[in-house]
Amino acid sequence: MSAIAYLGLGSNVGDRHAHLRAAVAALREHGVEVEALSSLYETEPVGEVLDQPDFLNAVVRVRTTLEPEELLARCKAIEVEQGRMFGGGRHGPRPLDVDLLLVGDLELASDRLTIPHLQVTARRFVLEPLLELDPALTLPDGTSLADRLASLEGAQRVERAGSL
Ligand code: PH2
Ligand code: MG
Ligand code: MG
Repeated sequence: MSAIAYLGLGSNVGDRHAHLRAAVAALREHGVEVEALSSLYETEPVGEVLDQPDFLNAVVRVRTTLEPEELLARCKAIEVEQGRMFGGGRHGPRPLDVDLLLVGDLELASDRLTIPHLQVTARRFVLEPLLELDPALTLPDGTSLADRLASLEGAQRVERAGSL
């Protein structure tokens, strides 16, 4: 059975646009069908490390038959292919970050993986591109992402910056 999943892409080191384009190509090479791409967004860092360069973020919608753990493994492999080094701190600068945001109506919490991603509703750099791809998108529990975005009230600078 195939599922629709949404992946968040981010880069704030090196040629950010090239890293995100390479991520899309690599997903396809790893057998993940990429159905739709959001615009690119220039975004200010949020989270634990604020003193780092701006990110370029995007979201892609994929169709996959892979189990979530296997999809995660392929996302991690693609990050490493784009030069990601691990051990540099959870929220620090990175050439490529590929996060599993949503996988169909799945709700899952394991040591390695939480779906939906815990930060989906708190991050404008994820909400804006998700809603660009599907303005009516909800979490499995019915939470409206458009409502969550409205509740951020303009916090977190996010600007459209071309296409992938
Ligand atoms: N990723 C983080 C932490 N902070 N901020 C922005 N703007 N974009 C990101 O992709 C991002 C972040 C950890 O993965
Ligand atoms: Mg991330
Ligand atoms: Mg990540």
